[in-house]
Amino acid sequence: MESIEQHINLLPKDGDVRLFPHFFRPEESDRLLHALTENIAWKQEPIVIMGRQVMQPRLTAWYGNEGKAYTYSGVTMQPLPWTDALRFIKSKIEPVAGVVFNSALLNFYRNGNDSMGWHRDNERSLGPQPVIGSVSFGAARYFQLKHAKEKTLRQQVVLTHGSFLLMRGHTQENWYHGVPKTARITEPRINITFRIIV
Ligand SMILES: O=C(O)CCC(=O)C(=O)O
Ligand SMILES: [Mn+2]
Repeated sequence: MESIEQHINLLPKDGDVRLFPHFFRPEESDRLLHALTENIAWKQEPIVIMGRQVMQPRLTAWYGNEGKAYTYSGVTMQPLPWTDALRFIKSKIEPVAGVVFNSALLNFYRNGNDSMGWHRDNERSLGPQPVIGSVSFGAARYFQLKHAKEKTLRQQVVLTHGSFLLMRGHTQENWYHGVPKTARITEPRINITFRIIV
């Protein structure tokens, strides 16, 4: 099994982010990309930005254990039950992450014009020092990190088909992350962030 210790921390301080670029084999990743594209209840949800309602620049879905409701911008969402593909992915990353996840936010980036703005996953419901397991399939996209206080501290990695990124420790207190728009990418990408709702 791959272990965290074989992978260096991508952050210079105040957090812990490890990347496993080829966590799932290419054929397995193709199969999972297909299953997730077909069997997830993808929706484009509205969000409120500066008092105005706009559509999110990607499709999303929320899956998890029964009873683990999730509140996001004032809206409480009940998770859908795990699919086979999600259960399989979860079972592969949990021994490496050293935790058991109970929910997952899924994002579908239709092409390079879809994105995720700078944010921290620091909601109260995730508890202190949340462990977040992020799995990506499809188009390779940049994943950017910037320190909350020291604006010159930045990091960027490419999340490829079948990669696994683990964020833990003080990362969500001290670092923002996001997925920028990228010109010329026409292929879709799916990202799953497995979480623990406490
Ligand atoms: O798509 C990604 O790689 C990041 C997703 C993310 O940050 C999130 O779902 O909170
Ligand atoms: Mn996030």
